[in-house]
Amino acid sequence: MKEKGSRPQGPNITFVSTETSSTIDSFLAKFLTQPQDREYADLCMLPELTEQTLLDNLRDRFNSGHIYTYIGPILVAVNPFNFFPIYNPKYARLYSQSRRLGALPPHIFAIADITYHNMLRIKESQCVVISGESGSGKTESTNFLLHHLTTLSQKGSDGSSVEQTLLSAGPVLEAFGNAVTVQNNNSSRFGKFIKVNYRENGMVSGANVEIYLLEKSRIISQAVGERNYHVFYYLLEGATDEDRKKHFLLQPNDYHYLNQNNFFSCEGINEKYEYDRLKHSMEAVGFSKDSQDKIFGMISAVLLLGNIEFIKRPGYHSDENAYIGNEELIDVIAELLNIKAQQLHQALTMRRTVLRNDTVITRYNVSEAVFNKNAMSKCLYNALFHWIVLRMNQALIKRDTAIRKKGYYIGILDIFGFEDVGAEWNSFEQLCINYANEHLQAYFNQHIFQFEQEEYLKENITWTNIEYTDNTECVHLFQQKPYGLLRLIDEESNINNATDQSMLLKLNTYLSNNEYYEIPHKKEDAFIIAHYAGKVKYQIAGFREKNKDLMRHDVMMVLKNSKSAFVRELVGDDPIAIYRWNLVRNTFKAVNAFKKSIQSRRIRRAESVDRLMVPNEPLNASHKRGSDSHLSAFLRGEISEAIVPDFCDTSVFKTIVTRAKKPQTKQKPERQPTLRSLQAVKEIIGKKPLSNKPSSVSRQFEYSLSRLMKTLSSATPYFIRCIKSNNEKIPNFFDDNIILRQLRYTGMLETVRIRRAGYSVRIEYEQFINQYRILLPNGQNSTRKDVEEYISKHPYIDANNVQYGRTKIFLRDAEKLLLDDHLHRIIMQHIHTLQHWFRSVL
Ligand code: AD9
Ligand code: MG
Repeated sequence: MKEKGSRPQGPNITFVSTETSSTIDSFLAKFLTQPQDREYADLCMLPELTEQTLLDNLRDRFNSGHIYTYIGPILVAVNPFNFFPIYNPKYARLYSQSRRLGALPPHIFAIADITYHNMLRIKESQCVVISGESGSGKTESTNFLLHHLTTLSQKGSDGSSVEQTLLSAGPVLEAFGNAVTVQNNNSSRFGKFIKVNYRENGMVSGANVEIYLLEKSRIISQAVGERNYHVFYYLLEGATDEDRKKHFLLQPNDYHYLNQNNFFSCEGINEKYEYDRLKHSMEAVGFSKDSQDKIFGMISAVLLLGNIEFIKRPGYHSDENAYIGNEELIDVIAELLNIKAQQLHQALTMRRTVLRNDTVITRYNVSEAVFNKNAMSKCLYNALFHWIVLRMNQALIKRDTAIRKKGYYIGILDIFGFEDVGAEWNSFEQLCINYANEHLQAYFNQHIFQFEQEEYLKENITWTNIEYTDNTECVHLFQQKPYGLLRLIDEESNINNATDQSMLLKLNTYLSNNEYYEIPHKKEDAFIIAHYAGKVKYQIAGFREKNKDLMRHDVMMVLKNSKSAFVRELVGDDPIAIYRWNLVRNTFKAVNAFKKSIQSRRIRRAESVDRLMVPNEPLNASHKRGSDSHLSAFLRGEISEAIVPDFCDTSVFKTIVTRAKKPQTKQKPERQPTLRSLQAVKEIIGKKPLSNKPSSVSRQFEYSLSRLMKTLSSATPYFIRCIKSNNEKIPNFFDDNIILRQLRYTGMLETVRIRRAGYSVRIEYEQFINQYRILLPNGQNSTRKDVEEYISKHPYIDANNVQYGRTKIFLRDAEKLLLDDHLHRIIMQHIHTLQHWFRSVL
């Protein structure tokens, strides 16, 4: 039996290995028995609905081991900090029969099951949006969902590579992107959207992981009680002697980036074991031994960079210039990065500025040098993380060779949860994280409350409006034009002689009238935002630098001159997210221009654009090549659109792809593009080359969030609301206050209210008549009046649970079940009559 409260371990997610069969069976039996009278598996069934009854019901269920509860189709998951044996193959089998949600006790597997079968049945993409504060169980839920989704699609198939790769991707991402924080021992410090693509037959055709904003500041320092990214500790504890030598590894205590808090090992995490698990997973995702060496070498270089000390010249007290105190380290780092030691030395201590035609070299002062070094470490680690994701995505599209093959996807969103790490500590990272959560809450509200009630209004049915806390104004505070919070932060980051204080002043000037923005009573360099989940105070110090996120050009050039192709790739155009925004923007412009030229029929074939985009003469801006070659490689079919998901949903791009894939027509000779159209495309690519000044973190984040929201709105959403049972991570402890707070800010009571009062089934009359024609008096020729008559005469249907809208009939779940049951019985009667008749004539 495994330890209580410990995480199930295994190279992938193996949930059963440590449980004995009899434990599983007795648990399963208990799980399937009807709960006591006071427990309701669906909160909509509560006889009396108040905050207290809701809390009581969740507590009763939690105490009897039922951590999942429904609110109609929404799953509430209360994190017990203790793994129950409810994720083993017996449960997987139970929840893979495409049953109606609610036919079995609530379970996360049921959500995987319903999304999968819905996708196949209604032929629409689905998405699961998981929300909850930090430590509430989103990432675990994601892992369970993925695990079950892969089980479902493997039924009847060989269960080969993509599924395995996908499951192994989790541990790799978590090792490099998760860390121990005060709230959570495995806190995601980045957001992810996993898209599992399916063929029409339900087999997985590939997958794609999109990531959002890795927290970079953690590389160089951590808050008290927190650690750096897991991988550092895994490597240092797990590496063999040979690897230690090869990568010049020291002990965790020897590194400045790790020893500031003296927090090296965390209870419940076995670093050695996790290191082996990581290596296994990396192998399964396709990282060869050689790639792994490169990755770990880079990790070592980042750690050693942190140890470089800058000192003033001994004996020269008035001289502020920075000199390196431990020169011997430079050689080691240079060897790891395959760059020239002397160049690294220079880039770390001196600034090159080009003034008119002269290059001026000046020495940094000590704090500038430290800042520059830290920027380098952060950038290298971030680039490494993005490179790993890029590689993973390449492995995940192996089977997805046919670009235009029809299919759907199931997307799972797992972002960093809402955070308030303390009034003195919240910074730019928390602002971004909480903004993303604010967006998600608005998305939930929109689907559960706004769209629902708008539909009732539109259909003109009797409805009493249900109030909910609308947070769109808070989202608006961030986005509004011209002076939203993000825009103001950006503007001030781009002014050369601005400071964090001038940024705060600007925010106060423009936003102090906004009801979601507050200036602290006591004078301090901070501002307060009234988020849906509570007020959070943000300290302005460091905002500008964090948002600009620049690495000095000099340092970048040294890395670009590395003899190692790996290092060059890391700091090159493609894998680094900071260039992505520019890449997409320019490519879109080019594509639009191309569309115009197609419309003007000057260019007939997509191959022409390929030529246009890769002109013979070398381009002078090196970044430009990235976007051009990406697009043309895509047009040539060398890379899949999954790598360039930015393109997927533009109709323009689809047009181009269709044209590109059309066989050449023999009859007409290819028309040469006219000079004007050629010039137009060239101009657009050439006019705004990818600048040397990448766009800011907040702009990239804003852009990727808006794209995410667009993707989400094109799929049918399911929601999982994760709730943290207590703040101390104690197994099986239901802390009323902590839970009540979460129930309140997530609008749980109102959610139950609307699901109870609302009509979960709505069918257009025409479709209803078609579906239930056997039951209706005039069969297929029935009218809306016939439908109403049939329903009103039905002996069991409660008229209060049905409403007739303008174009649709609205029903509750129970009424739909009665109808389906009736339909089923009538069909069976017909079959029996036929069978009887056959028997009598034969
Ligand atoms: V954060 O926003 O990334 O900081 P998450 O992702 O919401 O956070 P996570 O899934 O990492 O939280 O869960 C936190 C911890 O709770 C896990 O490490 C487990 O120890 C524990 N947990 C979460 N879900 C379950 C569960 N279904 N059963 C048992 C769980 N323990
Ligand atoms: Mg997480």
